[in-house]
Amino acid sequence: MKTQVAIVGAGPAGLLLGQLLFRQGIESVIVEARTRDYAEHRVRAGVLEHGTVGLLEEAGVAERLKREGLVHRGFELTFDGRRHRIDLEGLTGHAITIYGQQEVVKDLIAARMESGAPMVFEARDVRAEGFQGDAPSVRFSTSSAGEVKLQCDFIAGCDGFHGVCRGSIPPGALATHERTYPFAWLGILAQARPSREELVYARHEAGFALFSMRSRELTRLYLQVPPDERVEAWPDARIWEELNRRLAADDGWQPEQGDILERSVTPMRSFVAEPMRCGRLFLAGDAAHIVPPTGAKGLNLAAADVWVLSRALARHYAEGTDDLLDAYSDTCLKRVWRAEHFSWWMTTLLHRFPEGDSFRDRLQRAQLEYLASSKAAATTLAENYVGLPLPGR
Ligand code: RFL
Ligand code: PHB
Repeated sequence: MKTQVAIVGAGPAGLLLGQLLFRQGIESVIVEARTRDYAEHRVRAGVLEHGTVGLLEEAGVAERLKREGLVHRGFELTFDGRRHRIDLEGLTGHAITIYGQQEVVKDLIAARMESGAPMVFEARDVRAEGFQGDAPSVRFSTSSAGEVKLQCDFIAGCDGFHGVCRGSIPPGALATHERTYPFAWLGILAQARPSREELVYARHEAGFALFSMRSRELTRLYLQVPPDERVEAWPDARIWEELNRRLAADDGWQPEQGDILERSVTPMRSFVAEPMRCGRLFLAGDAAHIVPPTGAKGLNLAAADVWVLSRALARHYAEGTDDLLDAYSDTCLKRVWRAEHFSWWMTTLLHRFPEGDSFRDRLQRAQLEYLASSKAAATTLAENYVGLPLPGR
């Protein structure tokens, strides 16, 4: 089996790359370890930057997003019993769109199916090989085809944080930078009408809470919990009680309750591997970097990486020039490190740290007061949240 670009992973990064390449006449094969059903039902991100929406439009997969996505022009911060609105649109001229990651994935898989471009689900023992020379390949096996060697010009490692591509790069060729945090998020999806228009990020002495949504019928909520918390420790009544407590302010608002359709605990981590390239293997998305979800940046960074990679590959095939491929890692890492800083900053601003540090506590409150009273401070937050311009767009 032969192709131009072998894409490992059918998450948002791999699928969007496949679609952007297809539209430029570049062949690819997407190799995914899980089933299609699993890929389409993983509940994760929900906030799309305006630039990400633009990329999905350019990829021709934004029709349902435009119809069903919820455009938000601001969000609220809650602290010390009061709320302060960050006017994203007023401060930056841009809004964000709420549309579930699994919906983006469904739309991209549907587009791939329609294009007829190859995609393999349930691939076992996936390995990236030969990328330090000029004959890279991806090997895997499936129950119908047996052992497969997929020969290619380039490999795109879009297989997420726990994938195989990053690990196949020889030790010493990558530097990694990491932070772990002494807490996790318990996330729930509830069959409940979102009873507030915009997202609410709450700093509370009992811990962080976030009110978000997926549609006019589905509310998405998060609570800061200890790391490695078991979901069994959180029966429905405890979840709602804690959400009501942490999201409360002087206006008496509480989120509407409903059946809990999904619940999971997500660890919090910051991680960057650099450079994002080794020979003919290019890492993109969570395979190369992780941010804690407080800044809503992970999916958007993944989309930005593959946009940069698709342009670079297009230049290679159209003009035989590798300048953009050679610049890929540096171009992406500039944006990645900005988002790493922003996500770390939002996380440390809003979470309760277990050591009971009164100095940190006062710093958080001083910064929140500053955000609520200074247009300059609020603008810095807003411009990072809506997303910085994409290179070359
Ligand atoms: P993914 O989505 O992990 O996809 C990787 C794919 O690769 C497959 N795979 C393999 N395939 C073949 N061979 C192997 N050996 C393989 N190993 C793995 C996997 O099955 C999978 O299909 O990575 P990608 O594409 O880079 O996308 C990244 C995003 O998923 C991630 O950054 C976001 O979900 C992060 N995130 C958020 N990002 C935002 O931009 N806005 C948000 O509001 C937001 N909220 C969140 C989030 C992540 C969360 N969790 C659960 C970590 C909220 C949460 C709770
Ligand atoms: C979500 O809706 O899942 C969501 C929203 C904002 C975040 C993280 C997750 O910062």
